[in-house]
Amino acid sequence: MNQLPYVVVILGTAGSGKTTLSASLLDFLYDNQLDAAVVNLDPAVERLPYKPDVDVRDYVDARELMKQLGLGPNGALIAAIDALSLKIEELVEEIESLRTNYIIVDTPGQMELFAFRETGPLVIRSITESYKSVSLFLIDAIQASRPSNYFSTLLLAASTQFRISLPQINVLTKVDMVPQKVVEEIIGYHEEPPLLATRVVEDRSSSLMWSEDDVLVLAERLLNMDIVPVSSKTMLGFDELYAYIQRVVAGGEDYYTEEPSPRL
Ligand SMILES: Nc1nc2c(ncn2[C@@H]2O[C@H](COP(=O)(O)OP(=O)(O)OP(=O)(O)O)[C@@H](O)[C@H]2O)c(=O)[nH]1
Ligand SMILES: [Mg+2]
Repeated sequence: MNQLPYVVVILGTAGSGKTTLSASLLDFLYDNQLDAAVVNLDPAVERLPYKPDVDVRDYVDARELMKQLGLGPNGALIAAIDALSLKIEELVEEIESLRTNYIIVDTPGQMELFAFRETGPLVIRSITESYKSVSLFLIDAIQASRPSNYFSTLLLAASTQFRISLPQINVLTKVDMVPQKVVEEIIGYHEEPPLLATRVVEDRSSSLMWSEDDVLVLAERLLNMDIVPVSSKTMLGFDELYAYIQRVVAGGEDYYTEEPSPRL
């Protein structure tokens, strides 16, 4: 195999399903005769449902820092990610030694401590700069079922894209946990932004400072990006997600067509 791997960075708020989706995407690619490796960038995670090919815990250990420096979990995560900035070269070297079709990068739970501080984007840039890369921003369908939550998470998705500077696909996760009607409603907002704007304003707890017109201006822009519904438990939507990823990294071409026998 002489083609460089594609990199898929998994981002999203705490508990949005990043680690579970990383494991399911790995399984999906394997089931489709594609090789993939996973990089765990969460220095605080205890258990993973996949075996990481590269593990940030081999470089920095948030739990150890918690003990050594007497820090709380967030302080330890910040210290661990900052300490990683001194070891980026080694980490990137290990990632570059992977010979595979796809590299999946699972990121830390407390996204704001990662994406909105200096080191997180620097680590992502260092990992992705030699490869065609895409980021997935995960949005929990249970959270998104409330219109004002969906709107504010779309704002966060946009703001994350500004920080990470990669082409981004928004992904609605855990769709097996909400009624089909809720998923259809969320997808429907993308066809009809004024509906979301009306519902956000109706939700009084969130709309005190915003007029419907203000919300609509932003909603129209934010809903311009598609959302891909998936379940990492039932694998629903993974074919479509894969097609989206391919469109970004390979311009619609596919390993299936690029290489007759992509397994290493
Ligand atoms: N039913 C269902 N549960 C899911 C799905 N994806 C994730 N979960 C559950 O949601 C919880 C959080 O999932 P994780 O994959 O740990 O989420 P995360 O974003 O990695 O979480 P942190 O790294 O701790 O922020 C777990 O209990 C998962 O089993 C899904 O598609 N369907
Ligand atoms: Mg996780």
